[in-house]
Amino acid sequence: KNRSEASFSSLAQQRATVSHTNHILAGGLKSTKISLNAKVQQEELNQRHTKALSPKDSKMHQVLRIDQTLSPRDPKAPGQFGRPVAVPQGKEKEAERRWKEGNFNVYLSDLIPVDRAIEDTRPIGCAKQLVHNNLPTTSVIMCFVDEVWSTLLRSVHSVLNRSPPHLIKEILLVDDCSSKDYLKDNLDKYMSQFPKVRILRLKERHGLIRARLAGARIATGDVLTFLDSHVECNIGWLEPLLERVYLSRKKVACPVIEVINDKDMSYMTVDNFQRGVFVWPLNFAWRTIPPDVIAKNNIKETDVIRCPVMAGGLFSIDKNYFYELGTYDPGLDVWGGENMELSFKVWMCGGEIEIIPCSRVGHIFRGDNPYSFPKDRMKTVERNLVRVAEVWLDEYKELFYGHEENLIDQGLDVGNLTQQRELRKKLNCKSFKWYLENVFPDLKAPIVRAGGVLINMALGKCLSIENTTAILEDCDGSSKLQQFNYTWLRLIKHGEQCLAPVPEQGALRLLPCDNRNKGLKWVHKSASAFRSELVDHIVSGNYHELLCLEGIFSQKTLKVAACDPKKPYQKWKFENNFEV
Ligand code: UD2
Ligand code: MN
Repeated sequence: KNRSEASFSSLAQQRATVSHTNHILAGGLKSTKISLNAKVQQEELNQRHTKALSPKDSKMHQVLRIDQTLSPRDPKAPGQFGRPVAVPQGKEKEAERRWKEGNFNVYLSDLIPVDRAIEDTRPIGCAKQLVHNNLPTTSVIMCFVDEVWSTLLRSVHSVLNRSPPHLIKEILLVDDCSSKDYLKDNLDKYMSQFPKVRILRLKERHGLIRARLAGARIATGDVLTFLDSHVECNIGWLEPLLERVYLSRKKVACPVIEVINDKDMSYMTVDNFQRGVFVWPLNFAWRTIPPDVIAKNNIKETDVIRCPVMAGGLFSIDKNYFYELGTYDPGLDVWGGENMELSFKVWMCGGEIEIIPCSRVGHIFRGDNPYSFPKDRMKTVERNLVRVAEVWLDEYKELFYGHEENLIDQGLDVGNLTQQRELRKKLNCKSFKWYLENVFPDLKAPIVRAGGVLINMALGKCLSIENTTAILEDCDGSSKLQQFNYTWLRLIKHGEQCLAPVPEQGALRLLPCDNRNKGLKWVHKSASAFRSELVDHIVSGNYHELLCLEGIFSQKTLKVAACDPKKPYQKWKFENNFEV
């Protein structure tokens, strides 16, 4: 549950195990929702048709093959064609020592050509697809802090060598206050051979979110294309992205992110049919569309995939649309959460996020960020996510906090949210509920964890309310007095009131709910590994000694008492359990 383990940098591992995660969606995805895909495609055909009728852009052409894959400069060089490379004998120590410069095999990166060829990994059919002749131009924006020299160069070369020149307005390298001398002294000189490359130096560390915004501000292309600084763009990567934005300016187009292996620098393709999603508490994850859904809807490898959440690093967005959306929340710091923010904003405010299978870009996934965080890494990401949750999640933010345990009690300073909330109003954005139902229907997001009558397992009696005091009664599911909800924030709610122990009076009462009041919190411990039922002890969190809710046999009443796993009167079960 550690954020640093769970967050994005473990994406490399998630990638590696990606085919094992297929089952997670199985059965969960409603076919009616996925078939939206088919509907969307029909709409697109119509759009394409209408657009194609206008005389100025009636012509389309095949994606150009701009690349020297078939005859690279030095075909024998190590790593050529994206092949794996081994560290030469006797160089192991050096390679090991240099690993930490980038948290990948920096030694090998330096060994392979900065303009190596990689295999064309696009699905069959991509090369034959047509794009419009008059696609918008783009500014490619790459932010970096202390990026490895050869890796940064390779990223830039891959853009220059594999993009139609007339579509690249400029490549903006935003130096987020790097400390490495080679980036200060040599970069301008090296890049001066490429007139399209501009370098923007930030005087202080802004973090990738505000660094991207600094790049966007000076960009002159129609479309912004963001990339990380350790990527290799594959053949024909750009046109399909720009084509989507061209078809609708509210489409945000992402390439398939392939893997540049951090150990041997090989270029590895990934499974098709993957969507970006989130899992609680707002961690990014990849999920494969289940095979039966693919079969039933006849989804092809080249079909565009609607994507609830973007990975974050690589995407094209219409520049004006990006500004209409209010860009990123500039209050987000350094790294993390901005992909959630933009994803929710795009979907909820009328846009779409898509993965375009014919566009493929390799990325070095690393086990850990190689640069330092000005503040604690985990706190930074958490704070960013709290900002996102507070602005976009509506009532569902309880699920976020509920999975994050202590967050809400930390008295975290998340900064001012007024502007972001006003922006959401101004843009007339839909609710998070709408997003879940329409964009991510397979996510289980029950607002409460458990509810209905709360049964004492030993006595078979149910919790009820008399005046404001809790009592035990014969169970009656139709009685309003016996209805309770157990929420993600660990409250046992009866309507708008909350159950609280008052040990001084030896009783339990209803008090006004307050998310931050520890005295109102209950931990419902589950003994069974299945968690299909919430059975077992209910522990109150306010006292040094753990207190458990206990039914009293002879009387119609209950109390809190020292927890004892052997006491049957302390075992409780909610009628309904929604936990997933
Ligand atoms: C992923 C995204 C990344 C970003 C991040 C969440 C992909 C492939 N990558 O993490 O783009 O969305 O999730 O925030 O989807 N950088 C700066 N200043 C900083 C920190 C980073 O300029 O203070 C640069 C860094 O050099 C790199 C880019 O920002 O080029 C992204 O950082 P990363 O590669 O460490 O993030 P990654 O790929 O783990
Ligand atoms: Mn990255």
